[in-house]
Amino acid sequence: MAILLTHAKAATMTEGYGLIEDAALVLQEDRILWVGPMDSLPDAHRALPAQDCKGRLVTPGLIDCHSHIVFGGHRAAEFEMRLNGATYEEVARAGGGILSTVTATRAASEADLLASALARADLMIAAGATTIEVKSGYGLTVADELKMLRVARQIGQHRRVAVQTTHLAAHAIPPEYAGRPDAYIDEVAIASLQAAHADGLIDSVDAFCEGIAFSPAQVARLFTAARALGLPIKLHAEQLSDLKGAVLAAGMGALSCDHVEYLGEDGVQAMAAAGSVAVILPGAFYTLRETQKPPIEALRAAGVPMAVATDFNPGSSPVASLPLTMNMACTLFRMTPLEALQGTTACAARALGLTDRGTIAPGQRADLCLWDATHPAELSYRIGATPLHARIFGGRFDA
Ligand code: DI6
Ligand code: FE
Repeated sequence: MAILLTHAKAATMTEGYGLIEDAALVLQEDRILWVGPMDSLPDAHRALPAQDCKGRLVTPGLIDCHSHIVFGGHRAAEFEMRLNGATYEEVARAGGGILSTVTATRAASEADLLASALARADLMIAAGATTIEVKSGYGLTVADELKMLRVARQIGQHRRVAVQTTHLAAHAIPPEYAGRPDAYIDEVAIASLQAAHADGLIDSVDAFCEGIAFSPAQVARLFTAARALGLPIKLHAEQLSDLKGAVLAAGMGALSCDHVEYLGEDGVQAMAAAGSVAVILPGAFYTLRETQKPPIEALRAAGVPMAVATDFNPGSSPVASLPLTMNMACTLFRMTPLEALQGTTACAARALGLTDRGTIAPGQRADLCLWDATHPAELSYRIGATPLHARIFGGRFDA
């Protein structure tokens, strides 16, 4: 099973855009076998069944390396209350906020959670995603965290998308552990980590390091347990304040530090030294009407790879589209369109510890997007458009 794509404008993302103006690609099974200029296509491949891309842009399939798409309910009513003048306390008294999502997620059956997560995954796929990371973190009991991770795994069995699961039990302190975060770390976060790992449900371990969530010392205890199981770590770091979470996480070899609006120069240097990726999440910045921007220039100057992801979640970032998120990264943070596309391809793969995707090169997974676009900057330039013409997952076009 091999197919030939002809006359593509390929952004291989191997170095910069890695543009090949008139490219051919040979896909065999679920891998890329050959890519290069049309006029150097080896004779052996010329007779393969061919699809003419007619000059369309071809990129690696987009990778959303940070999402929370498994959850019960939604928070539209809370959004409306706030815009009608309700205070945060009034919203909380009316059952709003992250704990309302925890209540709804605990109450939901696995089947219901899967159905709503699949609908969200469909939106991501329709905007060009071929790999998505999905976190737990709205269960906050051992059983409910396992339930969320099982649902996350099942998304990849029901849809043509690769799923990487992340354990995020250390996301919030549930009411039954109010004032006892250390007990929560031991009895729920570490216990669910070990149980979920035994069931093969975890690809990496995340935590929310923040004044309203967990301290660096608590995160370090969780990460030590994760590392003992051989699991990679990543961190929601410096979203609302600078607790030096990135210094801690990078020091423990984190794949990524995410959000990083309040990241200091020490954090930047620690990430550069460790090779940790900065995952930039403009959807949450936009929704929360944050004013502190992540230190893009310092990250760029230090050579820290930057990924861009949706952070799709019901509270702070109800956005499914990576192209829209790329636009926000450019307009809100002054990332370049090249950085935005690297952020959803090569750098996103790196944030997940994956070396078999994110570029177009022989041996890489044959996950590709064909766009009704002629230059890769168009993907970031348009606002809310999805110029996706076709998606190829595992060497096959979507039906
Ligand atoms: N940071 C966020 O922006 C989300 N989680 C996190 O750690 C918010 C999640 C929510 O409000 O439901
Ligand atoms: Fe998040």
